[in-house]
Amino acid sequence: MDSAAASTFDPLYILWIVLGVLAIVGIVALVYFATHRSSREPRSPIIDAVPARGDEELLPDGDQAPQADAPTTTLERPEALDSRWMRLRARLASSGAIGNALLSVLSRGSLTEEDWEEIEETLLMADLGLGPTTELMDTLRREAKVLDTSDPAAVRAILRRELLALVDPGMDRTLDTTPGVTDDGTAHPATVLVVGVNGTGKTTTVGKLARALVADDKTVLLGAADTFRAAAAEQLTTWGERVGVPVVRSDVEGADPASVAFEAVSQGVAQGVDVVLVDTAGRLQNKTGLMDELGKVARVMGRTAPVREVLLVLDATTGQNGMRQAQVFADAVGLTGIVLTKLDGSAKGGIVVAVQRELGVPVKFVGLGEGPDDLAPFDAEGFVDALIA
Ligand SMILES: Nc1nc2c(ncn2[C@@H]2O[C@H](COP(=O)(O)OP(=O)(O)OP(=O)(O)O)[C@@H](O)[C@H]2O)c(=O)[nH]1
Ligand SMILES: [Mg+2]
Repeated sequence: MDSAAASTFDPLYILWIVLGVLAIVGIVALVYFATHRSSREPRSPIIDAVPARGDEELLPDGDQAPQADAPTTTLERPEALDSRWMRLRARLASSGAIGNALLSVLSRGSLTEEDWEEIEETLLMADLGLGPTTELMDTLRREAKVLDTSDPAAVRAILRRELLALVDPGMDRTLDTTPGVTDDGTAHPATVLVVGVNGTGKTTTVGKLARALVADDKTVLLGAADTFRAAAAEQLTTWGERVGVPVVRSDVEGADPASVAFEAVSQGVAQGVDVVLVDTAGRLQNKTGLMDELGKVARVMGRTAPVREVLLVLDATTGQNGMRQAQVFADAVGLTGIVLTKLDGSAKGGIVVAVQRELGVPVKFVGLGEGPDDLAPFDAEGFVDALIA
């Protein structure tokens, strides 16, 4: 009996009781908060928005967006567009074997049939395409008859002029970011849809474009309409967070991409941003269902505001294969511009000419590396100069 009483008042025994009570209170509190919180979770949209700093109105009352509490990092300041081409053109020049190869053959003086074959091969290898190659060959043959081809400067001038004509400096390469007004009189942003086959660089390009627009003092919102993989929305969110650009995304894998795109445009209107950029999942051009889905995305976006730009992202290293893809995308959604990625280290610069000819739409941007600001507005003269540097 004594020993039982002693153990009841043992300080260790009391400590155990106190700890036990605390643990029970803790568990009850946790269960309460968890239940309470889930009842406040937004029901409707499958959409999560990662707000830009100071954009808390996007969030349901009292809720915190998962990604919103983390960023204490300072925002990056993207590089201005006008200095990019100068910085990046060297990467093109390193692949500018085309111009140099042509110049060295042309400067041989009186050219033999074998020399002409070499020229033709160089042009075809650079993915210039059959039509433009034949045209250029004809012009060069004509010029060679009247020109002193042993004068390198004269040869260079002719080559520059003819390549430039093929690249077509007259095409309008500006990204249309004109805002508009919806039927009910509300201002709406310019919207841009980005499409292409798997792995061409769509998400990277959307991220880079967002930075380019931010550098141009535009406000931007991103839509993660690649709902196939959660990682795709994550990837886009990371791009957005670095420059304080909000991302509309679904928290449901496999959600309807059109509804995410629609929500992105709606949020863009609500927040009064200048430009909404929508990323889509990569798809093969022979998957009819997926191509139809893309058409739906464009149509649904267009209900709120006309889609200003549909950009096809083409991987320059895939050459003529890319051309076949391009045509199917053009038929499905109607393209307004091409973004040619991975031109750094590719000797396939001729694809610029081929794709523009085939589709009748201009190359508007070129990707020249994996760095966040390694995307430059396409400059026809700078491009040709780099090729024959
Ligand atoms: N060298 C180089 N790499 C690039 C360029 N653009 C994109 N990439 C790389 O290409 C890879 C694929 O890029 P993503 O943006 O994920 O391609 P995606 O088209 O979104 O891919 P899916 O969504 O899977 O279809 C990444 O490793 C990018 O860093 C470029 O201009 N140059
Ligand atoms: Mg992607």
